[in-house]
Amino acid sequence: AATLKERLAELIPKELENVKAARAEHGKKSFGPVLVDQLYGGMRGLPALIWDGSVLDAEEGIRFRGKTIPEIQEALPKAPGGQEPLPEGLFWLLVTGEIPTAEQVTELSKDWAARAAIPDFVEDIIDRCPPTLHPMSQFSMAVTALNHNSAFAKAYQNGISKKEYWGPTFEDAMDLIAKLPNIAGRIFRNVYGGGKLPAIDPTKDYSHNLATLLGFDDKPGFIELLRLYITIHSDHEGGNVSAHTGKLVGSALSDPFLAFGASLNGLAGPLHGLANQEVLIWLRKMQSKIGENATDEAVKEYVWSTLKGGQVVPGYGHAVLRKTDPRYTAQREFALKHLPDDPLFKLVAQIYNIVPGVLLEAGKAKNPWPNVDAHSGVLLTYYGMDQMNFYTVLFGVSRAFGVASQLIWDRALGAPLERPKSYSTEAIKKIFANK
Ligand code: NMX
Ligand code: MLT
Repeated sequence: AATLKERLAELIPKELENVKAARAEHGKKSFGPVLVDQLYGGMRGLPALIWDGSVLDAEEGIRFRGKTIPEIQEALPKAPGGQEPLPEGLFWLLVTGEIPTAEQVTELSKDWAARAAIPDFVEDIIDRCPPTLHPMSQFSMAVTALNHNSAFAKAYQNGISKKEYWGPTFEDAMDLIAKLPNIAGRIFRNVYGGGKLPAIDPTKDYSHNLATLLGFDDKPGFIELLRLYITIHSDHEGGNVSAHTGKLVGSALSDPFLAFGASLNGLAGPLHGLANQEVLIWLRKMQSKIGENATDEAVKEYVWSTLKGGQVVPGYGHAVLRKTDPRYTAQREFALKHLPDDPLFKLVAQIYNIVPGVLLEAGKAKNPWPNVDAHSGVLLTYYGMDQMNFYTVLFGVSRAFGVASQLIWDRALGAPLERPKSYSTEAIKKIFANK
């Protein structure tokens, strides 16, 4: 059977033709009116990027290469005895658009295990961080430092031809993903304790190894949760802050380590990936203020007090989605299967019945429904991971799958330097004075 890289090499020439034809036929057509508001409004809704790996529909949510979350849960290979998809399979799907065989997924697990070691100096960088430095800052520093051994950066210095860019980018992308469990595990143990980092087991899948390095492999439910978690957090089309940052930085031909380091810095913002930490902090504050088993009325009042304090309700709202995030639903189903009676899960379910009504009544948020971050922390807490400010690191491990696959394709298709045009307000006033 073909390896991932061999299959990719077959796909790239066809896709180059496909893009060429689409541009020849449609390239000169105007693409909707761009409103001045969109220049000021965070480019919301602006058609501006191409990425085939996943597409987000406002009502239905994410599809990975055309497949919904329930469809990939069904179609992707599982671990022996497992029920959740292996993220290795999702990566194969993102890269090729094809569902891999169980054998191809096993080979990918082995390949990543073989690439997992991190250089001594990167270990030193992590070990020297004060435990008070946020895990996401440590994560981004370590990933950036991996650029020391970048195959792409080296090949570029040696004068590689443009047509060959994707090959060393692929190697860097594979190394990047493979090394994340060692980085995440080391940060976790340095910050929260837990002793010496165990070795990667080349016979185990990626999520199992990550659970081992974090010190949670005695809980089979946690390993299954990681498989689901990494699969569903991997990609959310091309425009979200972390995916877009990776693409933008990669467009300068910064290697995948530099590009993904930048993605992580975006993911670390509270309106993006840090929201999973913020949700748990908010829930705990709520419990300390109104007690556990609070009434709907008391919860409602607490939600209002958050809004009146000029803060957002973390885990709710979305820049694109206008319905409940199917990633929230997938995690809710996991909870119903594995922890139906957990008190914190019950609180999350209670909040789901209250927050949308309050946000609608407040009348500002365009989407009152929960996003992915409203549910993940509760599942991690159930298995004993209550170190909330580590949660976004797990989001980051997963987001590498999407950003890495996008970087491979950007280099394969010769994506140009990103450089949109900015205007001054003075210019806007002049241009539109008589229109
Ligand atoms: N709580 C309170 N106010 C909100 C919320 C919320 N959950 N969501 C939106 N709004 C406000 C928003 O702050 C804005 O107010 P203002 O006009 O004063 O600036 C107004 O409603 C309109 O915002 P939208 O157009 O609905 O949302 P936008 O596309 O600008 O932002 C988010 C999207 C996700 C940043 C926003 O909904 C939010 O801040 N949510 C809470 C944080 C969160 O959960 N982020 C995680 C998103 C998923 N992820 O992992 O990245
Ligand atoms: C994501 O997964 O990136 C978030 O839901 C944010 C987004 O899509 O804008």
